[in-house]
Amino acid sequence: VASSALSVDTQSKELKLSDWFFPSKSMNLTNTSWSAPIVWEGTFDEEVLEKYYAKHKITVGLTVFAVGRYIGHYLKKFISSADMFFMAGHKVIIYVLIDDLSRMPWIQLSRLRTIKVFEIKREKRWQDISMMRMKTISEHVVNHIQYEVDFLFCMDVDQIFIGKYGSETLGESVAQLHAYWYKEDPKEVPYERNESSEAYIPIGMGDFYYHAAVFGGTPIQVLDIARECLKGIMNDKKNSIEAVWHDESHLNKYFFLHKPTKLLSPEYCWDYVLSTSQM
Ligand code: 2GW
Ligand code: MN
Repeated sequence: VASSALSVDTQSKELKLSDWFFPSKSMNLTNTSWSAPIVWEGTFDEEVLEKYYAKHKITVGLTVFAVGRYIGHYLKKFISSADMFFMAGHKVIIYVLIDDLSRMPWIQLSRLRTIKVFEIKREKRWQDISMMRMKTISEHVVNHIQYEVDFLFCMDVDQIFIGKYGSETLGESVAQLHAYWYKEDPKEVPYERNESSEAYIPIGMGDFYYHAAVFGGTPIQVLDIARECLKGIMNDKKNSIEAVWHDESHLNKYFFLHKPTKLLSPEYCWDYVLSTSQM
């Protein structure tokens, strides 16, 4: 870190070097008001976790959707990077939901990794491609995923893993802090503000703005998230309303009403463009 603005005086009470490397410490964003941990590098003991999971074997699921041009643009890199970094050392099942099976890329996976590929029908509008993931996730959790995994993550395909993503992220109900909004006053974040929408959150209410690119938990909890979001989406459709950020607005409403038991810091989902422009 070659920053002249930061005088590296480890004696100073104002700003210590560790505050710079671990923003969680200076920001005091390691626990929510309802006592859910916010996971940052340095807030967990990897050794303890590894010892625990050596005795308690788990399988972790990961759903990812690829429709149309997103297959060619993102799918292979997403899966290859997940193979390397997602739950290394644990059993993983990657569920790929794709609108054209013949375009599924061939990817050699490491041990402990399985891929299950399913064909889904293509929605005409991109907003529906995104929102209707909640319907497909619900159906697959009910039909098989609940019997196959202990924890489940659901992620956007337009991202890649660039570092360890391990058991420290597991929990009953897991939400991702949005890299752009995590320092912002909840008054300023882009929750749905139309009272007629099911996703409505009044100004001044709400805890954090969560990123729908990542959510997870136990399969039964993920089922509840997906079902409730879908219910909100379908009710809005009936009333000819669409929330400003689609499924993300409904997910934020869900986590406002049902607090997540674990939050992931933006370290787990940086927006590349964003994080480089802020450096
Ligand atoms: C096509 C045109 C415009 C937007 C999306 C798409 C599209 C999305 C597509 O052609 N094919 C496809 O497979 N998707 C899937 O929907 C894919 O899994 C993708 O990751 C997901 C969400 O779309 P994405 O990643 O382009 O939306 P973002 O990155 O702007 O994401 C946030 O907002 C979305 C709602 O507007 C979702 O809530 C998303 O989870 C959020 O991260
Ligand atoms: Mn995305």
